[in-house]
Amino acid sequence: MSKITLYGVDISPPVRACLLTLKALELPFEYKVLNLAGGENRSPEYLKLNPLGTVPVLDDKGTVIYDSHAICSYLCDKYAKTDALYPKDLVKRAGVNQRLFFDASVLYKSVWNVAIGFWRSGHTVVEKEKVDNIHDALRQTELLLEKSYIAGDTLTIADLCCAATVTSMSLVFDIDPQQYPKITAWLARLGQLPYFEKFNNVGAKQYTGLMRSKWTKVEL
Ligand SMILES: N[C@@H](CCC(=O)N[C@@H](CS)C(=O)NCC(=O)O)C(=O)O
Repeated sequence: MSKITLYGVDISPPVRACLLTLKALELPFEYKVLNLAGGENRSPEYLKLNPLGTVPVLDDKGTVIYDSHAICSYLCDKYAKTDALYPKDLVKRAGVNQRLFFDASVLYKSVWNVAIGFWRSGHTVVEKEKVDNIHDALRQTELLLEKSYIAGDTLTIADLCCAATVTSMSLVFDIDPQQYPKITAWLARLGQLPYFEKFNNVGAKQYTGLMRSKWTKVEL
């Protein structure tokens, strides 16, 4: 048995951030796919691992961590051969952390506002405010993309976390390359990573397709 176990589903943006980090670090792991529709994330066994009942969860030989950002930073601190993906330099790390918190509090929040209806009742109502919220988050991402990557000149876990979310944002509308040129170029750059298509884009397409089939738009 592999010593690292990740619990999740491919469609979930934060699960994909962890899959990308595991692949970037070239770590072997066991992937336990949960049936969320069947309530496996609400089973007493799973709630013992994560009382919030969310995916992803990482179990590293009995050390259990939930929240993708906490998982990705833990994996780098524990297993990375270099500090490229999560710099040890305080100032550089603060820049990466800022983007990780930006993902958790701004990007993913805007997606979650739409997706929560699906996870709770199988159906979502998409009001103008929620759409505006996603555009606001995308506009802020454009501002952060001053260089080739979201936290500077090199790839970090901030790219993997933010990109897993941004590629899931077309759950309501397609991202217009004219409106968001830096995001478009950044995603194309990340698309060159050998693991990005399989471990992110495939699941992101399933996620956006599923969500689009489950919502009703109002006042757009
Ligand atoms: N902040 C968490 C968010 C986790 C999360 O919201 N996961 C969703 C899937 S994308 C989930 O588990 N939803 C099922 C539920 O809430 O019942 C992270 O980054 O890991």
